[in-house]
Amino acid sequence: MAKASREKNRGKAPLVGILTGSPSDLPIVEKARETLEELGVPCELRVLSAHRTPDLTVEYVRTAEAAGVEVFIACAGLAAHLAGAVAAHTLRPVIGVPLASGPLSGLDSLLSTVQMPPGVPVATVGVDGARNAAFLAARILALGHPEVRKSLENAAREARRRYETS
Ligand code: RP5
Repeated sequence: MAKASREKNRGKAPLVGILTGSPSDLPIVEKARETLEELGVPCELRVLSAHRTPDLTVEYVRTAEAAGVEVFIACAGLAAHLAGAVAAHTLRPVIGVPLASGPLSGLDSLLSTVQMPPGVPVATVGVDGARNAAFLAARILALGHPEVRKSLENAAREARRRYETS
């Protein structure tokens, strides 16, 4: 299903920009991309860091927004400032995914991501919640994209069916 959706989305401008702070995050973060692909939502994934590549991060956010990205998902571990940095440079919704990549098992990144000052919100999902970040991004997009709403309805029906037949 993901492969078919990926083919269908080839060449389409991404609606969701996924950023993550390090290549070491990718095993978790790929789940956000997979979920969006399953829902038929065009997206792109970039490794960018609020601390190690701050200028490139800002440049990406500006370029992506101009190219039509409507929602950002920003994932990071440790002192996780990526989602906040993205939210500081766009008015588009930003979803933060705190990652359990350090000795504090994600409590550090959860607090760093969720505790934003008023006016610069980051909608923070649970630790390692990459799949839910994708579903939340899809729910936001569904407000203006009927085809995404349809995909979410289908996914909910499929989830219900799995429970009914188990
Ligand atoms: C964060 O630091 C990254 O998001 C990652 O979770 C963590 C460790 O990064 P690496 O040292 O593995 O590159 O910025």
